[in-house]
Amino acid sequence: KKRIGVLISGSDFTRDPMNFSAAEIVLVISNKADVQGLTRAEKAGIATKVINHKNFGSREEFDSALHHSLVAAGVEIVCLAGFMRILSGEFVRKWLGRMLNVHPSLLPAFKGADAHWQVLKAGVKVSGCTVHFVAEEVDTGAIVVQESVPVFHDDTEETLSERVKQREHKAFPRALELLASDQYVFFFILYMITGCFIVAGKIE
Ligand code: 3YE
Repeated sequence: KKRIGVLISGSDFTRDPMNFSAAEIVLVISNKADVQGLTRAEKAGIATKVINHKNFGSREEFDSALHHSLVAAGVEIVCLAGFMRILSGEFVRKWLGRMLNVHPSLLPAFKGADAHWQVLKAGVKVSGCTVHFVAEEVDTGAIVVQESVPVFHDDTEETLSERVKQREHKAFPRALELLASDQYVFFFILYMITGCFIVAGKIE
């Protein structure tokens, strides 16, 4: 089994994403103390750690502390689940092809921190979530899995986010399963060479 490290900033960690066959979560790191995600991880018997970015002088020093904790725990794949920090180029390069993020929109539409607000403002009728490899430029990495949800006329950011979150909890394990079972290595290498995911559709 591949050893997974999860980075969080809040409550986006549930038991659901843990039903993998090819992977096991060995460490959950939060950059904020006392968040619900940490409590959930502890209840599930997973090691947790708080690394507060405010205790570091620079982004690089914070990222370096993250990296050392992940390596010390023998982590092979990193998942960002509601983690709200932009990662430095150096950190991204160290985990390139081995780090996934879940974003609450159908990328490449509605990048950024307030995706649901942008979706409602644009009036689109379909939204969803995207699990993608983490590249240096935020929300631009190669897409691994997407799931869609309807947007209703009376949706608020809260109701939409709740609907999308349920899909995230399905999409993330699917993406992880692909990556952890090494089915994705070939496609990722092809992506690095060609710059596009021309064959991604064939894999499912
Ligand atoms: N870093 C890189 N590439 C990516 N982090 C995430 C995805 C991703 C990544 O694809 N290089 C909002 C972050 C956006 C923001 O501006 N954060 C601030 C701090 C705000 C806070 O602490 O509340 C910052 O300076 O980092 C994960 C998702 C990032 C979401």
